[in-house]
Amino acid sequence: MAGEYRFSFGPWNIHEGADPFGPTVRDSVEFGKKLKLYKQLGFDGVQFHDDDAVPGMDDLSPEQIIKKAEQVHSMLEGEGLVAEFVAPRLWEGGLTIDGTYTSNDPACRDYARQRSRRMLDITAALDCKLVVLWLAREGTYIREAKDSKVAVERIVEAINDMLAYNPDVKIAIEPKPNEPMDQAYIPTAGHAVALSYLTDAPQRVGVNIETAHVILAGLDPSDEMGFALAYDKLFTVHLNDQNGLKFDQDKAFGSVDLRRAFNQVRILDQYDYGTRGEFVGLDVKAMRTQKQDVATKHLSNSRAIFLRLLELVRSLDKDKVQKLINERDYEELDLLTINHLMGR
Ligand code: 3MF
Ligand code: MG
Repeated sequence: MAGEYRFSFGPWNIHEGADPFGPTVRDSVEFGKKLKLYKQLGFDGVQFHDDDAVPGMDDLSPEQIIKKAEQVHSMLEGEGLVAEFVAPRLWEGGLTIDGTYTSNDPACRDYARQRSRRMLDITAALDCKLVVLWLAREGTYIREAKDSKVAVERIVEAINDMLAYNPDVKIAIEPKPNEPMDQAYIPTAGHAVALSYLTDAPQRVGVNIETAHVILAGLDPSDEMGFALAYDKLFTVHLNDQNGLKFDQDKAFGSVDLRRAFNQVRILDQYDYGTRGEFVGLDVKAMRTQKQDVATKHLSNSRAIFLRLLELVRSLDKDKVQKLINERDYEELDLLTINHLMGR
C-alpha cells in the first residue's frame, strides 16, 4: 500500500474559460504567478508543454531554448517544485495541420522531429525524466486520407528518434480516441502498450491514462489503469471526469461519477502507484462560469476528492468484500460498495 501521494497539474489547467463558441471570460494568469499557487493548492509537480516552459520556441535557436528552460528550472527550484513531465505541443502549428509524425508531407514530419528534439532539450534543462505524448493530430477525418499501417510505423520511428536523442527519458503515450481528429490512431492503452513493443526500448515507453479520454473510448478508466499496471507501464495519470460521450470536458475528479473515481483510486493504491515517484496528475478545467478569484477550486477540489476517496478505499472492509466474492454475491457487494460511498 502506498504512503503519501504527490500531485501535479499543468499551467493550462488555470485557464481563461474560452470554448469553441465563446471568447475568454477570465484574465490570463502570468506563469510566475501560477507557480506561486502550486504549493498553496497542495501540489508539488508541474506538468509542462514545451512552450509552457519556453514560449515562442519555434523562433529561437536551440541554445536560446536551453537557456530559457534553465531559467524556468531555477524558478521551479525557488518554489520547491519539480517538473513532472514535458509534452511537445505539436497540434497548434501551421505545419502540423494534417498531423505531425504521421503527416503525409515530409517537411511537416521533419518539423515534428526537430520540435520534439527541442522538447527533449527542455526536458533535460528542467531536470525531468518523463515525456508525455498526446498524439493529437495523428489520425484522420476520412479513412482515405492516410495509410493507417504507415502511420503506426511513422509514430514508432518518431519515438525511436526521441529515445535515442535523450536516453534519460521515458515516454508516456496519452491515448485519446477522438478530438480534435475524428479517429485517432492510438486510441486506447492497449494500442499504446502494443506500440511500445515496436520501439527500440519498450521498457521506456508506457502510458498516461486520462480518465476522460478512456470514457470517450467507451471504456472504464480503472480497467485501463489495471491493464497498464499489468505491463508495468503506468508512468503517469491524468485524473478528471467526463459526463458521457461529448467533447472532452476535463471536469473535476469525481464530480460526475464518484464510484468510477473510487475505483481509479482503488486500483492505484492497491498496486502501490506513486511509490516509484509517479505523480497523481490532474488534467482538469474550471467551469466557464467560475469567477476569476475562485478559478482554482477545480484543482484543490480534485485533490481533496482523491484524498477522501483514498480514505474510503483504505477503510473498505476487505474481508467482507472477499467473502462476498467467494460467495459470488455481487448484488450484496454492490450494496456494500454504495453504502460505503454513502458513508454507512
Ligand atoms: C487533451 C489533453 C492534453 C494533454 C496535454 C499533454 C491539453 O485532451 O489531455 O491537455 O494532456 O496536452 O500533452
Ligand atoms: Mg490530458
